[in-house]
Amino acid sequence: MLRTDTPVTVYRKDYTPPAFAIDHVDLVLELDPQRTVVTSTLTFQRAPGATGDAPLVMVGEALELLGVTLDGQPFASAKEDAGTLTLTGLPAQGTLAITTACNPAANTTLSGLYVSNGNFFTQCEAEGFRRITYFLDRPDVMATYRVTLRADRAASPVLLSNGNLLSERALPDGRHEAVWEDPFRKPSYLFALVAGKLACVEERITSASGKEKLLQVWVEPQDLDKTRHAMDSLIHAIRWDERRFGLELDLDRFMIVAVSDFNMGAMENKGLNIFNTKYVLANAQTATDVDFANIESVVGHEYFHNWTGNRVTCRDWFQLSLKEGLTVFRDQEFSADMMGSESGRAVKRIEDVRVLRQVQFPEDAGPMAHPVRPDSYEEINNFYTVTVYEKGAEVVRMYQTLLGRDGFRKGMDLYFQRHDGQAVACDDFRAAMADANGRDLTQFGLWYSQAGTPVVSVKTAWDGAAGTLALTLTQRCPKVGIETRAGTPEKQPFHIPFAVGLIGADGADLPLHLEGERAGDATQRGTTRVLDFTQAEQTFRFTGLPRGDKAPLPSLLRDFSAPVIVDYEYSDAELTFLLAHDSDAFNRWEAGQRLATRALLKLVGEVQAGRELKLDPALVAAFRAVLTDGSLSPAFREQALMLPAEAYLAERMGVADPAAIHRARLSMREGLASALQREWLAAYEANATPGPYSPDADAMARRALRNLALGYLADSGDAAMQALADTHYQQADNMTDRAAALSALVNSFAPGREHALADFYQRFEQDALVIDKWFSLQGMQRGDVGPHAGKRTIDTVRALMAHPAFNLRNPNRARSLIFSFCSGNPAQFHAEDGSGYEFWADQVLALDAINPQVAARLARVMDRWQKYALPLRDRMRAALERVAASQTLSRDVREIVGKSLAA
Ligand code: B3K
Ligand code: ZN
Repeated sequence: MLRTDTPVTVYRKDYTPPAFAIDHVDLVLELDPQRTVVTSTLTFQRAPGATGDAPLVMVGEALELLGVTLDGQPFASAKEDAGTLTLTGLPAQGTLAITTACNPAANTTLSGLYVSNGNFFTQCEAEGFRRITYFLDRPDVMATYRVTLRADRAASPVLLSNGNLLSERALPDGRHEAVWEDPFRKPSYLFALVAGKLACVEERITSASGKEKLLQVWVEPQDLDKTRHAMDSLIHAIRWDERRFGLELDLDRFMIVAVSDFNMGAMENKGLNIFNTKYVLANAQTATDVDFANIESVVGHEYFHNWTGNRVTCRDWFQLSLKEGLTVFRDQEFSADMMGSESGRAVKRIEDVRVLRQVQFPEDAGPMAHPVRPDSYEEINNFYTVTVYEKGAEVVRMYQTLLGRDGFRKGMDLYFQRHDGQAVACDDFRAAMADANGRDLTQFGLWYSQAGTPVVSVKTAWDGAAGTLALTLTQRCPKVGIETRAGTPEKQPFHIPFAVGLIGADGADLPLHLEGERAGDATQRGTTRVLDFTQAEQTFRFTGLPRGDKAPLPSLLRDFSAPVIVDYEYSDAELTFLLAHDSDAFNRWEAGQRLATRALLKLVGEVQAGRELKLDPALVAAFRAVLTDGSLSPAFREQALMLPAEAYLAERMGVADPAAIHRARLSMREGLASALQREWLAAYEANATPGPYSPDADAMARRALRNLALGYLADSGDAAMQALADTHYQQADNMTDRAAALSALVNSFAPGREHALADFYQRFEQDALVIDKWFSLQGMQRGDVGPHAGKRTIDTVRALMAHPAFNLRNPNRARSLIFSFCSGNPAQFHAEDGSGYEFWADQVLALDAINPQVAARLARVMDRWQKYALPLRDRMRAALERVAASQTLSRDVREIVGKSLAA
């Protein structure tokens, strides 16, 4: 397909309300894979503020226009031009009927109406509805919908859409019809339909206020045995939202449908959530513990959107974080509560922060850096980012940190009281939080408008005679990305909730009293204080501390109270002390990560200097202490013993050197494996989970620690340990253990490697999601350093592209091999010969011709090209230029490579 769209930048400041309101949409779809005919009958009204002659300009994409009528009469003054349909001379109100045709089977973009495994699905967010019919396809146009679906009864026995089923009937010629009605006004991006051969499990529950609800999970019939966990997750999510936020399911029926061709995780269409199979299907044999946890979190996320996104939606796409940041925060809190313990909560927090730092911090420092509420875009689908989602969630979390749980709840209640049924902006959410709590949150608004990760530097001054510790905080946040263009205003200090505690020589928290604080103030109890850090530099004085020479040790940014980088020079001894004693579990983990990062970066230097690599005995001792401390939960130990990722280490270097990072990290893993072999083995033995598989938090944590131990043990290179991995593989009765053992065998180049890979494929040949794991594991495998030294992963990857089970059109499959290699295997991807970059360019171009959204995601892999050492940097630029030179690039990919090269 030749694309001719010229890049157009859309600006937030250009927002204007629509000239027409559409109150009701009646859709009739004659479903046919090659030619679906859609008649959309719209009840419209000229908006009160709009001028009398303003035309109605609707958008459409890949549509064939068949006819337009106004109030039942053919309407002649409708002009179709390059994706718009302009209707002039319309009355103040009336009924328009537009008939169009589209080709779902030919739609490989998976946006709009498409076919997957012979079934019909839709994806309308952000701008897919325009691929179904001409419409005012923008989120501030909200209407009620009535949908009539007609299809061949044998090919599509099940017909679903949003809301309630009104009627079903048979039609002549083997066709049938279903009529659905959604009583809630919604924007077009929340429209959905599903038609095909599907089966469901269902359950009835009674909501908190006593109404009966029907819950259904729809899948292909052979997958019915993998729906239990999704259904349980949905019920847990419904109960949690009732308890925590007093929010109930508003429809009589709520459906989840799984589809195997899907661009992202899932979609919150009103009453008809459509999910990637990856986030629905699970049983012990096919899904890992991580899959189970992800399903719970995504099912929760989409369900929570029913209030935060659907009942209150976004005025325009710049406000995306209004629904996404808030809903991610809600799903994070849900998953944390489901962990069932304080230590479980902390582990969830650690996992979330790890993603933020590993993925969002680099985004915020690179060419695509943008504020949580962006000011401009070329293609909105490129802005479903970790900044909008995960940093957006941190911004929401900061309200809760500043206002307390009760204050946050008051703000949420006011938000729904004011805006239920409306399309609003991030500022409206902030105003609700401020007004409900009588707080001025003006400065807090900068979190929405300024990009970049602030760096907070900390200095302490101890007055031992007075027992006073002065903490001086300074913040800076240089311009990033688009902010560096001429004419952008200087950045202002952020309002940072900075949580601190002070630890005494015995390792216990000290009682805190801040100078200027009223004694007995209820908010000032406890041993953690949230400082309101609002200026470029600010000093906070803690008084009444035990006098003496030795200053208390500060525990900074407890529970990661703000998305910032803390710059404070702890000594190794202080970090070891914090790792052993901090009452804040997050900072305990953080201390261990700082120690490991410091040691790793030192080793990277040794690799670069060609010196022998030696492991610091103090680090080994610190790891031993954590590994053998039975008072720490297995979940926490697993987190603390995991080394910082290669991608994270690359970000910490001025000039990234992936080969040296890999060498250093591997050597540390091997060193820890050998030095602590006895302890790893003991942990392996102690954390078995006998009995039938259960995805409960405790069993998951034990398996995680046990499999981490197994991975280290296999890396020791000891034949007995590799045999242990082999046995672990053979005896596994669940996918968590089987996949962990396979990964250990593959990456340690153990003798059992090839046999296990073949066995795994053969066992699961019929299960697409498991075969994705098989591809993914090989895309991420290390290069061989053993007998076949020099064997490059790229050769395996290129060979696997020709495997009969590989399919570029299926996003899960493309991601499993291509993305795993390009973003999950830095050392091999950044091979000095540039072979990884060549491969990347080939695949971006090939994917772009099929599915621009998936191609643009892959294009982002090169974001940080300027950070790499020569000759990598030059080779990365050359690959980017090759892609940029293509004459047929989508707007999606063009924005990404354009911004990369301009940076
Ligand atoms: N709202 C959807 C994402 C749509 C992405 C469009 N490119 C899923 C979610 O965040 O819940
Ligand atoms: Zn979402």
